[in-house]
Amino acid sequence: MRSQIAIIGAGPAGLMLAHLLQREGVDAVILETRNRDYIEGRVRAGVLEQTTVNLLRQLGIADRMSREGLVHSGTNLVIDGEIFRIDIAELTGGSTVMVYGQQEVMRDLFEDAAERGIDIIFEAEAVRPHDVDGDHPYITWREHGAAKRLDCDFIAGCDGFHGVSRACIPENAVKTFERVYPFSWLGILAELPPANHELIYANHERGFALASMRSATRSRYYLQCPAEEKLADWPDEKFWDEVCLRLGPETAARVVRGPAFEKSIAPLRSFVTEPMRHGRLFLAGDAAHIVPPTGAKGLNLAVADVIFLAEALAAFYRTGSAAGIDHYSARALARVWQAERFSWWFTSITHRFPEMDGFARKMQVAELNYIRGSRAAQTMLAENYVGLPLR
Ligand code: FAS
Ligand code: PHB
Repeated sequence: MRSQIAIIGAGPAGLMLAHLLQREGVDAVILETRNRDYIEGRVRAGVLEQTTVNLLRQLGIADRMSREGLVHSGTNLVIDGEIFRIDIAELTGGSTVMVYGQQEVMRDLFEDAAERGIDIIFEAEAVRPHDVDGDHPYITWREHGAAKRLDCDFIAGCDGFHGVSRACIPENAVKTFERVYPFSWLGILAELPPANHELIYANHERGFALASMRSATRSRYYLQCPAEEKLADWPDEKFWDEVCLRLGPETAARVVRGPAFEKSIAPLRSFVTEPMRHGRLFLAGDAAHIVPPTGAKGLNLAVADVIFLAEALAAFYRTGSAAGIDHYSARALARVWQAERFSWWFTSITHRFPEMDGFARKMQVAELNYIRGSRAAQTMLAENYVGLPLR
């Protein structure tokens, strides 16, 4: 079997890349360990930057998003129970974000992929990249027990943080940068109307809370909890009591309580590997970098990576020039570090760190009060939140 590009992983990065390459006439095959239902079942991201929305429109995969997605022109912060709004659209000359769940994005991408005949091999076992630093890379895997091989020109490692792509690069060929946060996010999904028509990020002395949504009838709430916490420690009633406490009385009065149909705990980490290329292997998305979800950048960063990678690969096949593929890592990392900085900063001013003393807490409160009163500070937050322009 042969294709120009072999893509490992059918998450947002892998699938968006396949769609972009197909539009450029570059053929690609995706190898994915899981099946479609599993991937569509993963809750994950909820906020799309304008860049991601524009790409889905450009690909012609935006009808359902345009119908069902929620356009937000603002967001809200709470400091010790007091809420204030950041008018994102006004501060950024009209940019907005779209609340449309990663599950919905994946469903739309898979449906369109099936219609366009994009080749996805699901439930591929023991996927292994080979000769990535040679001239003839290939991938082996097992499919229903049979050994398979795909020869290609380039490999796109879009297999997430725990994938095989980054792991196959020799340690001395990369540098990694990491911050593991001493807390996690406990998230729930509930078929209940959200407490507010926009998101609310709360800093409370007991810890962070986020009131988000998937639609006008489906809510998504998050609580900061200790990293070692267990789901069994959080029956619904305890969750609702705590989230209402942290969101403050004004919002708590509007919180509609009820059963959660999904509950999960996700660790928080900042992670970057440099470079994002090794020979004929290119890393994109969570395979190369992780951000804490506070800044809602994970999915959007994966999309930016594959916009850059597809452009570079298409130029290579169109003109023979390697300039784009040689510049891919530097171009992607420039954006990655901006998103890492914003996500780390937004996490550091909204979460309770175990080692925080009174002074550190006062610094957080002072910074949030500065943001509340400063157009310049709000503009910095807003322009990063909607997504910095692609460069
Ligand atoms: P993904 O991890 O989404 O996809 C990688 C794919 O590769 C998967 O389908 C996997 O099955 C496959 N794969 C793995 N190993 C393989 C192998 N050896 N062979 C073949 N295939 C393989 N972002 C937000 O903005 N907001 C959030 O609230 C949020 N919550 C998150 C919660 C969790 C638990 C996680 C992990 C991430 C969350 N994110 C969130 C970030 C998330 O949106 C990611 O950034 C996004 O899914 C990244 O997409 P990919 O890079 O495609 O990686
Ligand atoms: C979500 O709705 O899942 C969500 C929204 C904003 C974030 C993180 C998660 O910053």
